[in-house]
Amino acid sequence: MTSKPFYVTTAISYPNGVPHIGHAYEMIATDAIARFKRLEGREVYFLTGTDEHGIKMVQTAAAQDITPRELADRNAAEFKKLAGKLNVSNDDFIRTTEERHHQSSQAIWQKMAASHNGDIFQSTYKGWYSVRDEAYFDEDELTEKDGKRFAPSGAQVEWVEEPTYFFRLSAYQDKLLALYESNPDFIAPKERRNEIISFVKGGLKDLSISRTTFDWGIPVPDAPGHVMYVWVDALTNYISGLGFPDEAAELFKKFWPADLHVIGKDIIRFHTVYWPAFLMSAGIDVPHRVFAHGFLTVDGQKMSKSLGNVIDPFVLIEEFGPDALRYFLLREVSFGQDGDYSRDKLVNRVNADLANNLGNLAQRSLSMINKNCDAKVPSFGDMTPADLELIQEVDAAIEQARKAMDEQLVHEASGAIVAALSSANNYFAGQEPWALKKTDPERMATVLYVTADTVRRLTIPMLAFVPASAERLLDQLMVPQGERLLAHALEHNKLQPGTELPAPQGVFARIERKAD
Ligand code: ME8
Repeated sequence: MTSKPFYVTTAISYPNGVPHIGHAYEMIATDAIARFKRLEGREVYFLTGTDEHGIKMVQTAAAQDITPRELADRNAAEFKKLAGKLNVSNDDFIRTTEERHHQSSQAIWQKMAASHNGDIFQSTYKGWYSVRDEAYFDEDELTEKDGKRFAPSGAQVEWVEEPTYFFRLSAYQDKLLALYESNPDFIAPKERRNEIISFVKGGLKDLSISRTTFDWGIPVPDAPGHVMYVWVDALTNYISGLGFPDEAAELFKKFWPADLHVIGKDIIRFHTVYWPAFLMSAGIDVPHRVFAHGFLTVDGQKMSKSLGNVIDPFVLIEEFGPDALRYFLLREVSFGQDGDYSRDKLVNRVNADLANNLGNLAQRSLSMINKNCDAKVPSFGDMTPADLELIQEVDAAIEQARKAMDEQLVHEASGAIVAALSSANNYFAGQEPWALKKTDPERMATVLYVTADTVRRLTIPMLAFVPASAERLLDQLMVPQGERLLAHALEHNKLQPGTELPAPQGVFARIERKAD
């Protein structure tokens, strides 16, 4: 076990609307990673937040007849509330309208401007701009229809000419390629890495990084009328949250460079090309790794307001509770691939794995202990090959989960634990402790002990995925708070015989299907 600090972030969301299930997904997955690292004994810092500047905020606010600040305040509160309701264990929530972030963004700008290449210079930008993507596109990236031009995202682009500051991104092509080469884990999953390498090899153009057509942004230092391009400011949140520009700040010293930025696949270029280039220019270390997750669809369709299929995570939490939603998304979607939400899939997954598998195992073994062992953890006798095989299988499953989580394969990690739970159910059924009650009560006690200790061991890693329910289950087993780390899950036979246990209560209820 190592106590090396671990810094993990989500993307910061645009609060121009309320959060949808895609935002919930990113928070949940990043939280599972953060919690798992804490279970490994690492000191974790976990940052999430909202990205509040940019023309999209101005336009949405105008349409609602409110100021951008009112819009940001209203919706940032919803994102914060979502993190709370999902039981997300973030250490801080950053809003890019905060003073600390303004200072930080202006400081990184000044460092980039002062770099020996003179990485920031003034010129005129002419190009095709997509408001929705907040990005300029080359002519050859566009499609044309009815005399209009569209970005790859489908958003319409318009011709814009403005005097702006540029960042000398072209000077970073070789440095970025050297970074990807020397740090093969920088971009994950692997397919994404190949995409980015070929993009960078194709040549990098200098990047326009200020705007003069609106003022809802962070002022460029000493350049009246210019606000920063929203991505310069947005990416900087990851260091603002640690106290930058004070590089002697305790959090910055301890946690930068970030171990992991978790983001969606649509913003990988910003995180793996622009962000490391900005940092190199400013003389700041680059993060260790960027992991791009896939997109969620709903019943096989892209989520969109016009289709009316945008899923409100608050409604799901209200109906199923946070752990059911968390578990479904973590287990069902291969992390890094696209995934699909449907109500049926959620109900099936949660019933099969949480209610029938873990829930049943816990309930059956704990009820038998309650009735037949004086409601105390039983003592155990000699272990049979079947007992030892199960114990070893649990060792292997925890180890497999740990390895998978090191590569952010959250679905594989949760899958390994659930597979071991199935084996434990088979063990319990095969050993028939209810029959042993009459024939061999000592052996019954051993079987119940092995089962209960297995529940303890496999519930500890589940703390990362279904924290509230897993805590409740460990409470039922009277596992002390200080013994809920992965190191304890790897220890065998840690439940203390003779410990009094409370009357068992179901922790994972079956979700009943709604009658149509
Ligand atoms: O991109 N499924 O904000 P955002 C899964 N402010 N993930 C999804 C998703 C979906 N259907 N839709 C969006 C931004 N996301 C910028 C980030 S970071 C310095 C600035 C993910 O509110 C998306 O990929 O559009 C991103 O990682 C996050 O949600 C916020 O998206």
